[in-house]
Amino acid sequence: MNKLIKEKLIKGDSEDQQPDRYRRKILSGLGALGAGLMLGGCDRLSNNKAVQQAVGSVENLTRKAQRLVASRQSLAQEFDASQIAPVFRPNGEINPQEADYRQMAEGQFVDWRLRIDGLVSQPMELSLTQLRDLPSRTQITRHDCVEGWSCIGQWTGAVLGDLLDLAEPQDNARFVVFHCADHTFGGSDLYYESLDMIEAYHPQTLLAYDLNGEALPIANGAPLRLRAERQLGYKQAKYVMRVELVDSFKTLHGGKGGYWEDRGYNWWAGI
Ligand SMILES: Nc1nc2c(c(=O)[nH]1)N[C@H]1C(S)=C(S)[C@@H](COP(=O)(O)O)O[C@H]1N2
Ligand SMILES: [Mo]
Repeated sequence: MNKLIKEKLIKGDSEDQQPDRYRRKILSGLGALGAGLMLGGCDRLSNNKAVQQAVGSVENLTRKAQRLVASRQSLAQEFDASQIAPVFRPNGEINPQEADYRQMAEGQFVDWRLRIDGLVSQPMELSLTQLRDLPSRTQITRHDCVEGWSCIGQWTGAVLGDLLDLAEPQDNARFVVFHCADHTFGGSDLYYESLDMIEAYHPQTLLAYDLNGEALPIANGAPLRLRAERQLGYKQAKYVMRVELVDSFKTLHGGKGGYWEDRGYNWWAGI
C-alpha cells in the first residue's frame, strides 16, 4: 500500500485522532491485504483510490452495522478446550468430486480464491494467504445438526463482518449468500446458504480456515467454511467459493435461500 495513504489511515482523518484497537487491527490487516493484492497484480484492488475509499467507509459501516445488530447481538455459548471432540463429525458432502475442486485440493488450494461480489461497491478476490493475514477470531462452539447430533470444535477464521466492510455492501443489500463447490448427493444444484445482514455481522460469524488449530480438513469444508454459531448445522456452508450480496433469493436455485431450504427446511434456523 502507498506509504502516504497508510500514514493517513493510521493518523486518521476524521474526528477520531486516536485509533482504537479494533481499527488498528483492521488497518494492519488491510495493509497486508493491500500488499498481497499488489503481489497478485489485481489492478482493481491495488488501486490506491479504491483501497482508500474502502478504508474511509469502514468506520461508518461498522458503526451502522453495530446499531443494526444491537437487538440480536447475544453470543452463542463458548466452551472449554477440554470439551472439544477428538474428531469433528463430518456430515453431508465430505469429499467433493467436482473436477475444479479436486484440482484445487491437489494444489493445496494455492489457486483457490474467495470471490465477494453482488451488491457491493468493492468486489474482491482473496487468496487463502490474504484471508489468513486479516484479523482473526477463534471460538469453541457446539454445532447442532437437525439429524440429532452435536459436536464441539474450535474454529479460527476471518470475521465475516470485517470482510463485508472491506467490500462495502450497498444500501439495498439484504442477504449474504454463500456459494459452495459441491453438488450434495450428486444433485443438480450446488450447495448454497444465506444469512441476513444482522446474522452476517454477528461477532461470532466467521469464514473459518482452521479447525482445532489445524487447516480445515476436506471432510469439514476445506479450504473455507461458514460458522454462524447461533444457527443450525445446515446453515454452516462448507467449501465456500463465493460470497454474494443480494436483495432477494428469487433468482437463486429454488428461490428459498439455501440448498435444504429449497427442499423444505426453514430458512430461519436460529437455535
Ligand atoms: N457445501 C456443503 N455445506 C454443508 C453441507 C453440505 O453437504 N455441503 N452439509 C451441511 C450440514 S447438514 C451439516 S450438519 C454441516 C456438517 O458440517 P461438518 O461436516 O463439518 O460436520 O455442514 C453443512 N454444510
Ligand atoms: Mo446437518
